[in-house]
Amino acid sequence: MNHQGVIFDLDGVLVTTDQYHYRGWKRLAEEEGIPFTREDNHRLRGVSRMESLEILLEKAGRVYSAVEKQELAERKNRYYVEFLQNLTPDDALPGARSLLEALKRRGFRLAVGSSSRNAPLIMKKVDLCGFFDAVADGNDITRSKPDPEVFLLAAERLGLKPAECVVVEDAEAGVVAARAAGMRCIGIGDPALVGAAAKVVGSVAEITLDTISQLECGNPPEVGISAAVVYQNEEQIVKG
Ligand code: B16
Ligand code: MG
Repeated sequence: MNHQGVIFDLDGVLVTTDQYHYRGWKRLAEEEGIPFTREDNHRLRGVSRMESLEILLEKAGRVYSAVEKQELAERKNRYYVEFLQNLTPDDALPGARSLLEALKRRGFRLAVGSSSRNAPLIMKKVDLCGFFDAVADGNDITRSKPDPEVFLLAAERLGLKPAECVVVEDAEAGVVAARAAGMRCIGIGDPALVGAAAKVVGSVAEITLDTISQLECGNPPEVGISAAVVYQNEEQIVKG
């Protein structure tokens, strides 16, 4: 089946906002006296704000009430949104804009599939809105990655079947979500995190039209596979 659509994760794939997430969480963690490292931050990639907070609180010295958690999440988001005000079109990652242009010229339909509730603000600040035929983000979904909901919704909004779409992701949770959606995935970054993708590249700048057409030659994507099964298979691959 020919791929007709490409669904891009936003944070860490098209824009540099992942460092702002880290700085927002780090500031919150310091204020609360909770240890938090860059390695801890990898686990937050692609997962929702509240799930990220739960991961951060694993190292907290006490239990937080639901009301306190709400306040913590809002505080981190205030810090993060403050950083976002500094975004400009130069914050698109190298190669992102030229890839989007090339795909559009070739007739691909393009979507964003992001867990972030701040996706509309980010896309506006970085001037990316004009490239996309559809957006599905954290405001539209009830289950965030690794659940496939955001990618299935993006495909539906593009008017395409899941198997007609390729996903570009930088997070383990996102690769699992794409596979659970029955979509082929290009993983960006550390193979230890995104190795379950059909193809792994170092950055979005390495993706060409050929990268996408070569995916056609691989195994067809699994249909209806659950995120839990993808994780299980992945663990088996890692253990060898
Ligand atoms: P927000 P993506 C995700 O965006 C981030 O990777 C993840 O770190 C963040 O927790 C999540 O958005 C929610 O973001 O707090 O702005 O709603 O990678 O799916 O584009
Ligand atoms: Mg991401």
